[in-house]
Amino acid sequence: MRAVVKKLEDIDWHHWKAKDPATLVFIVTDGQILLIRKKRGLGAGKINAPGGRLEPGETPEQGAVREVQEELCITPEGLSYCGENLFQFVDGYSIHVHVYRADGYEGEPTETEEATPIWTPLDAIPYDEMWEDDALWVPLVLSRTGFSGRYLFDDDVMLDYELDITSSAT
Ligand code: 8DG
Repeated sequence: MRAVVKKLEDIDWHHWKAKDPATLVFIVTDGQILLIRKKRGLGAGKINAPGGRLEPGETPEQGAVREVQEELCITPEGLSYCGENLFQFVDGYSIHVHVYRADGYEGEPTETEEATPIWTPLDAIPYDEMWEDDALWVPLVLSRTGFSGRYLFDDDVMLDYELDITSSAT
């Protein structure tokens, strides 16, 4: 039987390795941020940034660009690294998310089978329709403050978290 995990401290973080590596890309331009309504996969129905799981052999940066191309038919430009989020779910699933910001893009944001594009003013980000943790760290993406977060989730309910400020942002 799986041990009951209720707090971050119940997890052996020294030996922790996510089942999946993944990315998120926040395109910020002209006082607006390009988000998506996610149509399928983990977090379907929520508003999020484009992104997704890495494919075998891909670097996080390559995966970040590919996912934006696949989900919105555009190529992000001026990509910079913001930080990382480690998510452990009580059902055993885990995902390590590398977070990027882009200052521009090439192409026209287009709805796909995976996502609907949503432009949002920076002062009106719809946190109530996003993952519960996003209100903690998306402001750090916008202020170019590096971060490293760990989160424990039961389905989409956040049970515990720890968020550190780092100097890792580029
Ligand atoms: P698919 O092709 O298999 O449908 O999916 P994928 O594109 O490979 O992967 P995905 O289901 O989109 O991957 C999950 C995405 O959700 C990934 O970009 C990381 C992101 N994500 C979490 N948890 C959280 C969270 O708490 N907040 C935010 N903003 N994003 C999260 O997994």
